[in-house]
Amino acid sequence: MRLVGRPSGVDDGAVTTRRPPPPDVPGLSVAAVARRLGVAPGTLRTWDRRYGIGPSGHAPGRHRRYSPVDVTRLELMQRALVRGVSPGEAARYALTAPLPAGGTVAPGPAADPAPPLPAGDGQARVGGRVLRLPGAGRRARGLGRAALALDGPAVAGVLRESLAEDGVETTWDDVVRPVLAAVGERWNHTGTGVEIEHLVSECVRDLFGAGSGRAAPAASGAARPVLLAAMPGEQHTLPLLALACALDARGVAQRYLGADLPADALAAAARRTAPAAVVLWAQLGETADGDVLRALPRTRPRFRTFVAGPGWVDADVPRPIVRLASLTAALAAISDTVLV
Ligand code: B12
Repeated sequence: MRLVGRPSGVDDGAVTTRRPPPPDVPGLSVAAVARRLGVAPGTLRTWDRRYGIGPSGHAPGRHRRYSPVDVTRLELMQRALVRGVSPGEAARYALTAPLPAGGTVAPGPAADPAPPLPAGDGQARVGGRVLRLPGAGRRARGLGRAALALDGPAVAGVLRESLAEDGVETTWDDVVRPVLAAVGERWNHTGTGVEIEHLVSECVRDLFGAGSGRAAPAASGAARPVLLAAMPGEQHTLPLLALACALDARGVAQRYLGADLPADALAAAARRTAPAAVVLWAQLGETADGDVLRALPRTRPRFRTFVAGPGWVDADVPRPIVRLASLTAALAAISDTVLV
């Protein structure tokens, strides 16, 4: 059998891709492998043609069948892509990585490749799909790729790794925000990708959501909390969750009350918890309702009110309520308030 489309010089004995699959292993079809990896079948053909990573025993005129080792190498390629490596380098890595006996690699971060990383071109690509991420770092590009491939575990993995290594602020500002903005932009231009938006949103919610209620013991006791709520009608909550998680990390007591909080529920929560501050998120102009602010109860001791989110930009915000412009600014203003 003649092997086609393979680069030479990597058959060092550990690289089993070069060998045809045993005759009794029929292998997986292009469609089955594409489904497994979450990419289009055309992407697999392109990877094979351009980078020589494909079915090792493919003979001209025969259907492509991927052996378990071929699939493992493609999974390695996919993991490298998710970590922000360019397709060419990811393929080189996947083709030359030594595989353990049996030819498969256990899933999980320990098995993740760490090849030298390229600068990138400001775009995350998977198959024909693209997310524009100008100036974004390696992790944001990796997150973008994982999101485009609808690879939930990889999305969650990049996010967890970033949070553990770089903390909430960097994860939000440098990794999550650029990808959310790119997903929104893509939707604006193509009307597609709502599934990507939902997948990323859910993973971000899981990541930061675990934060609400995870406050350090010192923060969860008698301290007056900071109430965080999205305005009535407002479903966008992720920036508020990032804030909740960052406050937890600083030991500042917070109560995250979630999306679309009715005005009377907000007033009830303010009376019952005697908060030090209230932060109200409006992503959309139509949910930035100044009347809700004016209807807030007067408690003793009094609390400070902050508004946050792009919805408030043109809204009528009564003084002395302050608009918070970023996560960092919010943390500074809230810390000043609760530490007074
Ligand atoms: C994720 C998402 C959703 C998710 C939200 C999930 C969740 N649990 O939060 C879901 C699917 C629910 C959703 C629904 C909708 N969405 Co939406 N969504 C988004 C998306 C992709 C990210 C939102 C986000 O978290 N942004 C946060 C950061 C990334 O962006 P930012 O807020 O602009 O950041 C600025 C400031 O807020 C500040 N900042 C950033 N982070 C932080 C943090 C803190 C603490 C502070 C204080 C400030 C701050 O800095 C930035 C510069 O000014 C945006 C796209 C985008 N560009 O934001 C669309 C977007 C906000 N959605 C949009 C729309 C239209 C909708 C829907 C109406 C769609 C529909 N037809 O149903 C509904 C509205 C539902 C509702 N009533 O609220 C539009 C809004 C357009 C507009 N301005 O009116 C956007 C901009 C998409 C677009 N390109 O058009 N959405």
